[in-house]
Amino acid sequence: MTIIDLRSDTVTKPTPAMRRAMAEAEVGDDVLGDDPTVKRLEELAAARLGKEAALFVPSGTMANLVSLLTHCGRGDEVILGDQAHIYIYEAGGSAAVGSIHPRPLPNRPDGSIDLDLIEAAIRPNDVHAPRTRLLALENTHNRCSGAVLPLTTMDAAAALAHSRGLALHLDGARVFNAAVALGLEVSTLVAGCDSVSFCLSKGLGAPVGSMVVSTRPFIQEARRARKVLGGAMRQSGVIAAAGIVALNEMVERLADDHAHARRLAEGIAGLPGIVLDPATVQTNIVIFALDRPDMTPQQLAARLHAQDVWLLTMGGPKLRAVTNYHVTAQEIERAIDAFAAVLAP
Ligand code: TLP
Repeated sequence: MTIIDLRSDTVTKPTPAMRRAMAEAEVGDDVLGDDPTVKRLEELAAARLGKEAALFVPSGTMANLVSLLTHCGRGDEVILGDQAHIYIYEAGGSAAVGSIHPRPLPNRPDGSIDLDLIEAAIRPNDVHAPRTRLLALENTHNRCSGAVLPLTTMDAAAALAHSRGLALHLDGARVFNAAVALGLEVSTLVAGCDSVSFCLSKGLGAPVGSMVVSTRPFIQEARRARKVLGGAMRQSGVIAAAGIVALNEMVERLADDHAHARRLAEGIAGLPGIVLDPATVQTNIVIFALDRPDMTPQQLAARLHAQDVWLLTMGGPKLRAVTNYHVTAQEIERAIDAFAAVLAP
C-alpha cells in the first residue's frame, strides 16, 4: 500500500510538468543577472502578487529573514505573533543574524493579533526604547490550524501599521491557500503589505524555493541581504523552472487539499480521544489534540505510521496532519479508517 504522507505539504515532489520544465530550463549565472528563467519567475511572482519586483530565495526561512533584515536595522523591533513561524521555527535568525528585537503578542486561535495590543506595543520615540519598525503577520497561519486571515483583517492591520510609520511584512508561505480559501486574487489579499514571502515548495509542489515580493528598491536591498546570507545561487533556473509551473498550474487545485483536510477532520473528530472542531479547518492543515489516558500523541503517531499514515506530533497533546497534492480523496478515507482502527477502545 502507498504511504499517506501527511507530515507536511513540504514533502511534495515535483510534478512531471515540473521535471520537464527543469530539464529544459534555459539557465545562466543568476548572481551576474544572467539566468532568464529566474528572471521570468521573479516577474511572474511580482505580477501575481501585484507588486513591483520579486527575489528568488532557497527557502521560506530565508525569505522571511531577508525581508526582516531589509526592513530593520540592529536593535529595531518587530511586532509579531507568539505562534508565528518566524518566532518559533526559524532558529531565532532575525535576532541571531540581524540583532532584530522580537516583540511577540498573543495570536488568537484564528491567527490574528488584537489591533489594540499592537497599537499599545508600538514604542514611543524615546531613547530608552527600541524603534518599532515592523509588524509581521502570517497567512495562512501554520500553528493556528492553517487559519486564514480575511481581507478586512489584513487591511486593518496594514492601516494601523502605516498610520504609525511601521511597515507590514506577511509570512505568506501559504498565502495562495489563503487566497483560494477566500476566493480572492492573491494580489487583493496582500495589497496592504509592504513585503510578502511565499513558498513555491509547499502546497504548490515545487521541489525548492521561495519568493520575496515588494517594491523595486526593497528588492534591490533584499538582494544584498540574500548575498550576505549566502543565498545567491548560480544556475538556479533549473529550480526556478519548477516554480513557474507551480504558479501557473498548481494554485487552483489547492481547493482539493482544503476539501480533503476538512473531510479528514470530520472523519476523525468523533473518534475516542480526538479533540478537534472540524469548523476550525479552513485550508490544508488539521491540528488536533489527543486526550487518552492509555495513549500518548507519540504512540498515536507511531501506530498510524505502522498503518502507513504519517503525521507529526507538535509537542504537548497536539498533532498535525497536512494534506497535499499526492494525497487523494480515497487515501483520506483510508487514513480515517486507520485512525478509527488505532483509536478503537
Ligand atoms: N513550515 C514547515 C515547518 O518548518 C514547521 C512546515 O512543515 O509547515 N513560514 C511558514 C508559515 C511555514 O510554515 C514555513 C515552513 C516557513 C515559513 C519556512 O519555510 P522553509 O521550510 O522553506 O524554510
